[in-house]
Amino acid sequence: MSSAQSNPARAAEAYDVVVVGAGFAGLYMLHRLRGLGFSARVYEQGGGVGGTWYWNRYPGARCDVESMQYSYSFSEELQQEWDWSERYAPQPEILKYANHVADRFDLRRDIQFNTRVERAAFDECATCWSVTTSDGKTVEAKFVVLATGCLSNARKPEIKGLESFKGPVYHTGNWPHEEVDFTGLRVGLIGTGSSSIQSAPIIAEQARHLTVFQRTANFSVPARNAALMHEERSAFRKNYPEIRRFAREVARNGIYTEQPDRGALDDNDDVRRAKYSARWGRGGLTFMYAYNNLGLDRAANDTAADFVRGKIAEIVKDPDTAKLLQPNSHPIGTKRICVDTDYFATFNRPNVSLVDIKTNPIQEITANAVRVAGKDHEVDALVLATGFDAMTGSVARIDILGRGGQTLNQKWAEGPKTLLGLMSAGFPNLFIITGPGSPSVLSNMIVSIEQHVDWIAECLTHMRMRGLTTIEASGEAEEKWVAHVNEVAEGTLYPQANSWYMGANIPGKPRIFMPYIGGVGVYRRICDEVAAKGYEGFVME
Ligand code: N01
Repeated sequence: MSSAQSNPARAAEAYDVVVVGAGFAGLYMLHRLRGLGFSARVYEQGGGVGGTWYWNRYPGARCDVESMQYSYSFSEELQQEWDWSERYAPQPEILKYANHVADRFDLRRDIQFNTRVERAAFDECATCWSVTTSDGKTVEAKFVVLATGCLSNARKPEIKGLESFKGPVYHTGNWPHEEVDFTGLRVGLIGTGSSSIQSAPIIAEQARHLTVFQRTANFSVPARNAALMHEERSAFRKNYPEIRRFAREVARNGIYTEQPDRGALDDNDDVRRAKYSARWGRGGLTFMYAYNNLGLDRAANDTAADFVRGKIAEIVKDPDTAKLLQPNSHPIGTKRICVDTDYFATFNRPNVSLVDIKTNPIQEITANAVRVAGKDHEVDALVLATGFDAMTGSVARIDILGRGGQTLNQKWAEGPKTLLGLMSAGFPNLFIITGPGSPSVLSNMIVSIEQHVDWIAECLTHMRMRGLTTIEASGEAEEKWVAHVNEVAEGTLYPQANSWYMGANIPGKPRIFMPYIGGVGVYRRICDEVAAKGYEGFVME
């Protein structure tokens, strides 16, 4: 029995670890904790497992990382047995996979669904966390792990009159579980990020008319999605040891692909065009891996951006619409590049129109229309594809009190501060999975999730073996890490974009590049070295 459970004098329920969230991070964390003999309780606000893939059920939702790579590697049997049907898995299949994992490893009995963690307060005398949930209960935990996700706090825009709209209003990040049928309806779609770019072609097929309201034109490359053939799956499975090793240790973004060895300006126009064309033809996120300096050098980046702008002009027949769809406000890739199926071609349909809300922002939403520049665009339903309060939003919704009663929101008021993205000074025994300051959203999330979960699991085992009860990031080490994260970001083009990576999509949010851009391989080595040096930079007692 665990020591937390064996202390009857304290709260009625006590665990070694409380995990917040039953997405891919929470599920694997629970599995590891169980295997190590720690008692654990997972709280999940949704009615099922899957996190992102539980909530984002909008038409066309699928992962932009290839399914054979966007999957757990911790179980050889699982990765050999699970059959992905397409190159990019659709949301229902990823959700099915999450459910399969929960059943296969018998995880559900330690997960409480439909329950939010509202508050977590650190008791300095008892060195434990008091965790209060939405069902009014309080439990104790020696450790808390926030597996709350990075894009899990769907954000409704503040647009005048939105509440007065009479038709249904959907948010892509919080889509209904029952089927939504747009047949015969005029649909207004606000936003042109990944969620919009995936859903627009499908909605356009169904709706009487689709009006897309665009504030910032976005770069998107074709997915070239296709059914996965048995031979392709077999080849992957055979090579999994090398593919997984490469994704963890070599690839910057946790995705196995050939790494470029030269910069875009090292080739002449013809060679460059041939390389971009080949990547465009192959499809997918690795378009940005045509050269090794697209994220670093503006002139190099411009060559890729020009190529994509040229493709948009080729695809979209109406020159005015094509011009509007050509992004020119940010270097390509500095906002998460989108991966689409027929997005730009959708604007050739007679039932689709594009409205520029950059030059003339939405004035107001009325009972049946979106008003722009004095013109009412009549719609029967609205889809908000307006994104998330990314990386910190879901953590901020929990009232987290650390040493001296300081809240995490107070501490992070000027921007998130962490050591390695894993812990924040003043908040002992509180871990974050894929938090700000780690590669997180810049990577194949499952690769980063597994690395963090394994690191935390090994850390807890280290502490148990030595009879240690607390671990906390030192303020000094944290300051150094934050400075390093900023310095690496400043050396790239990323801070030039008003992206959610920068918190720029949330009015009033501090403008700080939140993820660590040094690459997953480099980051893993740093984390491993820290652990090998007795958790250097962390204070353990
Ligand atoms: O959200 P976004 P998303 N008035 O923030 C606009 C992942 N993801 O849900 O750019 C008008 O990217 C906003 O305009 P602007 C992926 O990492 C992955 O699409 O701020 N417009 C923007 O166009 C992705 O990056 C997958 O000027 C407003 C859009 O809404 C991340 O999730 C699929 C507005 C928001 O775009 C987020 O993607 C889907 C306002 N008040 C998502 N507020 C795949 O795996 C915001 N906008 C493929």
